[in-house]
Amino acid sequence: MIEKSSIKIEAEPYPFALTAASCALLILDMQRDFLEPGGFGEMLGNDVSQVRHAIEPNRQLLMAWRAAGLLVIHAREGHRPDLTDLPEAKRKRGWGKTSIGDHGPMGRILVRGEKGHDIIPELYPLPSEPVIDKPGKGAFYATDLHTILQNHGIKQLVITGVTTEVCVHTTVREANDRGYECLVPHDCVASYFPHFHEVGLKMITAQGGIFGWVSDSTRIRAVLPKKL
Ligand code: TIU
Repeated sequence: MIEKSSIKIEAEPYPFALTAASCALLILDMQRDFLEPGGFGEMLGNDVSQVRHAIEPNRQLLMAWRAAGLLVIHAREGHRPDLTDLPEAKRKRGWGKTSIGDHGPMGRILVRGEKGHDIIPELYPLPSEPVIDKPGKGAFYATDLHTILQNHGIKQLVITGVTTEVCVHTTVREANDRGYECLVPHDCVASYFPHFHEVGLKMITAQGGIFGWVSDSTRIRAVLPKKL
Protein backbone atom coordinates (compact mmCIF):
# COMPACT_ATOMS: atom_id res chain seq x y z
CA MET A 1 0.00 0.00 0.00
CA ILE A 2 1.14 3.52 -0.73
CA GLU A 3 1.41 5.65 2.37
CA LYS A 4 -1.76 7.80 2.54
CA SER A 5 -0.38 10.38 4.97
CA SER A 6 1.30 13.48 3.63
CA ILE A 7 5.03 14.26 3.54
CA LYS A 8 6.28 17.85 3.78
CA ILE A 9 8.48 19.21 0.98
CA GLU A 10 10.29 22.52 1.41
CA ALA A 11 8.79 24.88 -1.16
CA GLU A 12 7.79 28.46 -1.88
CA PRO A 13 5.73 30.12 -0.51
CA TYR A 14 5.43 27.43 2.21
CA PRO A 15 5.93 23.65 2.51
CA PHE A 16 3.96 21.42 0.16
CA ALA A 17 2.15 18.49 1.82
CA LEU A 18 2.68 15.69 -0.71
CA THR A 19 0.22 12.80 -0.59
CA ALA A 20 2.01 10.35 -2.85
CA ALA A 21 -0.99 8.10 -3.55
CA SER A 22 -2.96 10.99 -5.04
CA CYS A 23 -0.12 12.84 -6.78
CA ALA A 24 0.79 12.42 -10.45
CA LEU A 25 3.87 13.59 -12.35
CA LEU A 26 2.80 15.53 -15.44
CA ILE A 27 5.63 16.13 -17.94
CA LEU A 28 4.74 18.71 -20.58
CA ASP A 29 5.98 18.91 -24.14
CA MET A 30 9.50 17.51 -23.75
CA GLN A 31 9.37 16.99 -27.53
CA ARG A 32 12.08 17.23 -30.16
CA ASP A 33 10.11 20.13 -31.66
CA PHE A 34 10.91 22.22 -28.57
CA LEU A 35 14.32 20.85 -27.55
CA GLU A 36 16.16 20.05 -30.77
CA PRO A 37 17.16 22.21 -33.76
CA GLY A 38 14.82 22.25 -36.76
CA GLY A 39 11.51 22.12 -34.87
CA PHE A 40 8.72 24.41 -33.74
CA GLY A 41 10.75 26.17 -31.03
CA GLU A 42 13.44 27.14 -33.49
CA MET A 43 10.83 28.06 -36.12
CA LEU A 44 9.56 30.68 -33.67
CA GLY A 45 13.05 32.18 -33.56
CA ASN A 46 14.24 30.59 -30.31
CA ASP A 47 17.59 29.10 -29.27
CA VAL A 48 16.65 25.57 -28.20
CA SER A 49 19.92 25.08 -26.29
CA GLN A 50 18.38 27.39 -23.65
CA VAL A 51 15.95 24.71 -22.47
CA ARG A 52 18.04 21.53 -22.62
CA HIS A 53 19.33 21.87 -19.02
CA ALA A 54 15.89 20.69 -17.84
CA ILE A 55 16.36 17.24 -19.45
CA GLU A 56 18.58 15.60 -16.82
CA PRO A 57 16.57 16.74 -13.73
CA ASN A 58 13.42 15.53 -15.50
CA ARG A 59 15.06 12.19 -16.25
CA GLN A 60 16.04 11.70 -12.61
CA LEU A 61 12.61 12.73 -11.33
CA LEU A 62 10.92 10.42 -13.87
CA MET A 63 13.08 7.47 -12.76
CA ALA A 64 12.29 8.17 -9.10
CA TRP A 65 8.58 8.51 -9.86
CA ARG A 66 8.55 5.21 -11.74
CA ALA A 67 10.54 3.53 -8.95
CA ALA A 68 7.88 4.70 -6.47
CA GLY A 69 5.15 3.12 -8.61
CA LEU A 70 3.25 6.41 -8.98
CA LEU A 71 1.30 7.75 -11.97
CA VAL A 72 3.27 9.46 -14.74
CA ILE A 73 1.48 11.35 -17.54
CA HIS A 74 3.19 12.87 -20.58
CA ALA A 75 1.78 15.59 -22.82
CA ARG A 76 2.67 16.66 -26.34
CA GLU A 77 1.62 19.80 -28.17
CA GLY A 78 0.71 19.16 -31.80
CA HIS A 79 -1.90 18.84 -34.49
CA ARG A 80 -3.64 16.31 -36.69
CA PRO A 81 -1.90 15.67 -40.02
CA ASP A 82 -4.85 17.30 -41.83
CA LEU A 83 -4.47 20.35 -39.52
CA THR A 84 -8.23 20.50 -38.92
CA ASP A 85 -7.59 21.20 -35.20
CA LEU A 86 -5.20 24.07 -35.95
CA PRO A 87 -6.82 27.48 -35.53
CA GLU A 88 -5.93 29.88 -38.31
CA ALA A 89 -4.92 32.40 -35.65
CA LYS A 90 -2.26 29.99 -34.33
CA ARG A 91 -1.05 28.96 -37.82
CA LYS A 92 -0.49 32.56 -38.88
CA ARG A 93 1.47 33.68 -35.83
CA GLY A 94 5.25 33.52 -35.65
CA TRP A 95 5.87 35.35 -38.93
CA GLY A 96 8.63 32.93 -39.88
CA LYS A 97 9.35 31.41 -43.30
CA THR A 98 7.71 28.16 -42.15
CA SER A 99 4.47 27.37 -40.31
CA ILE A 100 2.99 24.48 -38.37
CA GLY A 101 2.49 21.59 -40.83
CA ASP A 102 5.38 22.59 -43.10
CA HIS A 103 8.24 20.15 -43.72
CA GLY A 104 11.39 20.51 -41.62
CA PRO A 105 14.42 18.35 -40.82
CA MET A 106 12.39 16.35 -38.26
CA GLY A 107 9.29 15.97 -40.41
CA ARG A 108 6.21 18.20 -40.53
CA ILE A 109 6.43 20.79 -37.78
CA LEU A 110 4.26 20.15 -34.70
CA VAL A 111 2.27 17.42 -36.46
CA ARG A 112 1.33 14.20 -34.65
CA GLY A 113 3.19 11.13 -35.83
CA GLU A 114 6.23 13.07 -37.03
CA LYS A 115 9.68 12.61 -35.50
CA GLY A 116 9.86 16.20 -34.26
CA HIS A 117 6.53 15.93 -32.49
CA ASP A 118 7.58 12.95 -30.41
CA ILE A 119 9.04 13.00 -26.91
CA ILE A 120 12.83 13.09 -26.62
CA PRO A 121 14.47 9.66 -26.10
CA GLU A 122 15.78 10.58 -22.62
CA LEU A 123 12.20 10.87 -21.28
CA TYR A 124 10.41 8.43 -23.57
CA PRO A 125 7.10 7.18 -22.09
CA LEU A 126 6.63 3.56 -21.07
CA PRO A 127 3.68 1.80 -22.75
CA SER A 128 1.81 2.00 -19.41
CA GLU A 129 2.13 5.80 -19.15
CA PRO A 130 -0.71 7.86 -20.68
CA VAL A 131 0.32 10.38 -23.34
CA ILE A 132 -1.98 13.38 -23.79
CA ASP A 133 -1.99 14.89 -27.28
CA LYS A 134 -3.08 18.49 -26.95
CA PRO A 135 -3.72 21.07 -29.66
CA GLY A 136 -3.20 24.04 -27.35
CA LYS A 137 -0.84 25.28 -24.68
CA GLY A 138 -2.81 23.98 -21.69
CA ALA A 139 -2.91 20.20 -21.17
CA PHE A 140 -6.58 20.29 -20.08
CA TYR A 141 -7.94 22.12 -23.13
CA ALA A 142 -9.59 19.71 -25.62
CA THR A 143 -8.08 16.59 -23.96
CA ASP A 144 -9.18 13.82 -21.58
CA LEU A 145 -6.54 14.69 -18.96
CA HIS A 146 -9.05 15.68 -16.25
CA THR A 147 -10.98 12.42 -16.75
CA ILE A 148 -7.82 10.33 -16.48
CA LEU A 149 -6.72 12.15 -13.31
CA GLN A 150 -10.16 11.76 -11.72
CA ASN A 151 -10.23 8.04 -12.56
CA HIS A 152 -6.92 7.66 -10.72
CA GLY A 153 -8.03 9.70 -7.69
CA ILE A 154 -5.37 12.34 -8.37
CA LYS A 155 -5.60 15.59 -6.38
CA GLN A 156 -2.04 16.87 -6.67
CA LEU A 157 0.25 17.39 -9.67
CA VAL A 158 3.99 17.82 -9.96
CA ILE A 159 4.22 19.68 -13.26
CA THR A 160 7.43 19.83 -15.32
CA GLY A 161 8.48 20.53 -18.92
CA VAL A 162 8.71 23.38 -21.37
CA THR A 163 8.25 26.24 -21.54
CA THR A 164 7.85 27.78 -18.10
CA GLU A 165 5.76 30.78 -19.07
CA VAL A 166 3.80 29.17 -21.91
CA CYS A 167 2.62 25.54 -21.63
CA VAL A 168 3.69 25.01 -18.01
CA HIS A 169 2.02 28.22 -16.83
CA THR A 170 -1.14 27.66 -18.85
CA THR A 171 -1.46 24.11 -17.50
CA VAL A 172 -0.77 25.13 -13.89
CA ARG A 173 -3.53 27.74 -14.17
CA GLU A 174 -5.95 25.25 -15.73
CA ALA A 175 -5.14 22.64 -13.04
CA ASN A 176 -5.48 25.16 -10.22
CA ASP A 177 -8.95 26.18 -11.42
CA ARG A 178 -9.97 22.50 -11.51
CA GLY A 179 -8.97 22.02 -7.87
CA TYR A 180 -5.55 20.38 -8.20
CA GLU A 181 -2.64 21.39 -5.98
CA CYS A 182 0.31 22.10 -8.25
CA LEU A 183 3.98 21.81 -7.37
CA VAL A 184 6.56 22.99 -9.93
CA PRO A 185 10.22 21.94 -9.54
CA HIS A 186 12.12 24.96 -10.88
CA ASP A 187 14.98 22.86 -12.28
CA CYS A 188 12.59 20.69 -14.33
CA VAL A 189 11.01 23.58 -16.22
CA ALA A 190 12.75 25.91 -18.67
CA SER A 191 12.19 28.80 -21.03
CA TYR A 192 13.94 30.22 -24.08
CA PHE A 193 13.89 33.46 -22.05
CA PRO A 194 15.57 33.14 -18.61
CA HIS A 195 13.82 36.25 -17.27
CA PHE A 196 10.39 34.88 -18.25
CA HIS A 197 11.32 31.64 -16.44
CA GLU A 198 12.21 33.56 -13.26
CA VAL A 199 9.16 35.78 -13.27
CA GLY A 200 6.91 32.90 -14.32
CA LEU A 201 7.90 30.98 -11.20
CA LYS A 202 7.39 34.07 -9.03
CA MET A 203 3.90 34.47 -10.48
CA ILE A 204 3.00 30.95 -9.30
CA THR A 205 4.07 31.52 -5.68
CA ALA A 206 3.08 35.19 -5.25
CA GLN A 207 0.12 36.19 -3.11
CA GLY A 208 0.44 33.17 -0.82
CA GLY A 209 0.71 30.67 -3.71
CA ILE A 210 -1.90 32.07 -6.07
CA PHE A 211 -1.44 29.14 -8.51
CA GLY A 212 0.68 26.71 -6.49
CA TRP A 213 4.12 25.93 -5.07
CA VAL A 214 7.68 25.93 -6.42
CA SER A 215 10.42 23.63 -5.15
CA ASP A 216 13.26 21.63 -6.70
CA SER A 217 13.45 18.06 -7.93
CA THR A 218 16.10 16.96 -5.40
CA ARG A 219 13.76 17.78 -2.53
CA ILE A 220 10.90 15.95 -4.20
CA ARG A 221 12.98 12.86 -4.98
CA ALA A 222 14.22 12.76 -1.37
CA VAL A 223 10.73 12.13 0.03
CA LEU A 224 9.26 9.81 -2.59
CA PRO A 225 8.20 6.43 -1.19
CA LYS A 226 9.95 3.24 -2.29
CA LYS A 227 8.17 0.89 -4.68
CA LEU A 228 5.02 -0.66 -3.30
N1 TIU B 1 6.80 29.04 -27.66
C1 TIU B 1 6.86 28.57 -26.43
O1 TIU B 1 7.57 29.09 -25.57
N2 TIU B 1 6.15 27.48 -26.09
C2 TIU B 1 5.22 26.82 -26.83
O2 TIU B 1 4.85 27.22 -27.92
N3 TIU B 1 4.70 25.67 -26.31
C3 TIU B 1 5.05 25.15 -25.07
O3 TIU B 1 5.43 25.87 -24.17
N4 TIU B 1 4.98 23.82 -24.93
